[in-house]
Amino acid sequence: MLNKKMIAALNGQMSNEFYSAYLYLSMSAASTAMGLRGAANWFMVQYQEEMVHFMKLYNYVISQGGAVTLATVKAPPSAFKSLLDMFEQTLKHEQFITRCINDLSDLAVKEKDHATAVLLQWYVTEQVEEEANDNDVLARLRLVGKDGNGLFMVDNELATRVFTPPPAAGNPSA
Ligand code: OFO
Repeated sequence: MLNKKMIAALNGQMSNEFYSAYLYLSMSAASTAMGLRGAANWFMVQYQEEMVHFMKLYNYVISQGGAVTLATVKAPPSAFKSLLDMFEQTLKHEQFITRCINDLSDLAVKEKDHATAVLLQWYVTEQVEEEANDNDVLARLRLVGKDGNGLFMVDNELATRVFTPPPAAGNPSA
């Protein structure tokens, strides 16, 4: 059972996740425009992952009898200076999301909502992975600097990222 405070907070996080999806979709389009096909793929996979984050909260709130209230999602930036700029903004955004998840986890504990606290553990783990991935790409981008061949190689690596859909609903390991 979810209380009103928790429902409002989870709906707020749904908006954050939807904005994340929107942001990475915009970065995917910008990467394509820069001729960076690998980065376009990487950000498209990230967009798909963010929609999974959104839907997980959406399904959870509904399954607990809570009301889903979708809010206006602001437009993401559409112009970026470089791939490095995009990944710097990505890391900054993910650090913001990590703070949101931590606040939500604090609230769940304060409200003695153990079921939501368990759900949020998945997001805590996910954020560790996301920040690690972003730091990894950023390190390589800083290493290659303005070297075109280096950028080409990093872009080729980003092309290998594959979206793994979550297990089907009803699967106990989902
Ligand atoms: Fe990028 O983890 Fe959700 O928002």
